[in-house]
Formats: sequence, structure tokens, C-alpha cells
Amino acid sequence: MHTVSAEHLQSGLTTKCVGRMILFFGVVKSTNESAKRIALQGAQEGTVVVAEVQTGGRGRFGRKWFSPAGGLWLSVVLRPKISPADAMKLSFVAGLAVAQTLHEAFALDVETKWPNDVLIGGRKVCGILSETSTKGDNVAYVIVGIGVNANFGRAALPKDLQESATSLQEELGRPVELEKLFTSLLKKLELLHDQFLAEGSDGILAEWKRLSGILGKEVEVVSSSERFVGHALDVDPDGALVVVEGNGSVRRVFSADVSLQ
Ligand code: BT5
Repeated sequence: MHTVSAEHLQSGLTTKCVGRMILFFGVVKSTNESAKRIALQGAQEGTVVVAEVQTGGRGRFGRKWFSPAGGLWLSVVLRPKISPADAMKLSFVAGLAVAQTLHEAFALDVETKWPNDVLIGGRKVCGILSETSTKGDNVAYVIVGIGVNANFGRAALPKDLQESATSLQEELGRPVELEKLFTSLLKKLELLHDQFLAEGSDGILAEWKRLSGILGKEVEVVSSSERFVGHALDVDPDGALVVVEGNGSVRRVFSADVSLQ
């Protein structure tokens, strides 16, 4: 079996905080939902919920995230003492953690894609859903959900995703050790999260941008209210995508889907 096994998840984990407490489920609706529930009940920072299969995995804007057996589906409860605006940047921290882990473990050529994807060869191998809950002006908790398509072929995904998605198994021609991937990913996440809290987001964003496949290119931006094309210039310190339209006007985009033209 190349699925996650509960007893092995904690072995080899050398983190101080992330993964100190792990809740493992065979089947769950969504690890983000479970993590939210336990966060509300006071789960300590760094608690991780991981599942073998999700029946109602979620993406942004209520979209569905397909989560068959063999994937790495997890959510981390964080309680950073930062502003809600800064908490939004945790999806860059998580995206960079996944990209660096996949590159270091498997020598894969990975790309980050604004705002929350990791791609291999232009195809999505990982999606991130970071959800912040506020209390007054403060962050109560953040759930960082990470989905990595690992040990299944593209055929396990619905037909309409088979062109745009990929998996580690598909790229490497073999399954990977999920427990090892889990351990390395949590270690990297903790490292980058600590760096983010100590030094701010500049270093993280710079590295994330270095891996970006869309900056400097023509893109189409689609949001709930509009659609336009332009030149993807930068990701600014707030995490907004800066796009220059043909007429020279500069747009800062906070929430949308972007694709190469
Ligand atoms: C995302 O949303 O990419 C965030 C996905 C986060 C999933 C993790 S798994 C653990 C945790 N628990 C959850 O319930 N969620 C998190 P978005 O950018 O909105 O992209 C969603 C779109 O990606 C869908 O509309 C599909 O087009 C596509 N998609 C769905 N499942 C996919 C998959 N397994 N691989 C690649 N693309 C997929």
C-alpha cells in the first residue's frame, strides 16, 4: 500500500511544533473542516489533521478538490500573533514549503503559481487552501490546508482535470514514500513559518517569486466580477499580483484565477 499509515506518521518527525499532535483519519469530508472544528475546541498550535481520502475536499470559492487514496491531504492549525492581512501570506509560506520539499526530495522541476498552486510542467500537483479566523483585529487561528497529488495516476482524477493536473507518481514513474514526504514537508513548513514570523515575508516572497512560472508573462485574470489580460509584473509585499494592462494601467489583484495567455 502506498497510502499514509497512522503509526509511521510521527516517526522521524523532528519538528518543535508542527505535527506535535497528529490526528489521522482514513476517510474524512475535508481535513480543513476537521481542523477548524478542533481549532474551535482549543487545539494547540501545530496540530495536524491528515486523511487518506477526503469525500468533500475543498478548494477556493467553494470549489471541489478531488482527493482519492494515495494523495497527501493535510491541514495544520496555526495561531500566529500577526495581523489578518499578514496571515494571508501563509499560503505563500505553504506553497514555497511544498515546492522546496518536492525539489529537494525528488529533484523535480517545480513552479509556484499565484496565488496558491504548485505545478510541474505547467500541471497542478498541489493546491493550498489557507483559511483565517479572526477575533476582533487579531487572528484566532489559521488553517493551512495542503493537498499533494502523490501516489495515483492522472486517470484517478475526473476527465476534465486530466490535462491540467499531474501527480508525483505520474512525473516520477513510481510511487513515493508518503510518510517521508509528510515528515519533510512538515519540517520545511515549520522552518519557513519560523522564518516568516522572525523576519517577515520578504525573503519568502522573493524565493516564491523566483520559482514562479507566470511573472514576466502575459496572463488572463478571471475573478468573480471581471476578466482581463495583461503582463504579470510582480507579486507585491501584500501578496497581490501586479498586472499591467495593454493601456498601461496597473492592477493589483487579490483574489482571482490566473492562466498563461
Ligand atoms: C485549491 O483551490 O487548489 C486548494 C486545494 C486545497 C486542497 C487541500 S487538501 C487538504 C485540505 N482539505 C481541504 O478540504 N482542502 C485542502 P483552487 O485554486 O480553488 O483550485 C480548485 C480547482 O483545482 C478545482 O476547481 C479543479 O479545477 C482543480 N482540482 C480539483 N482537484 C484537483 C486535484 N486533485 N489536482 C489538481 N487539480 C484539482
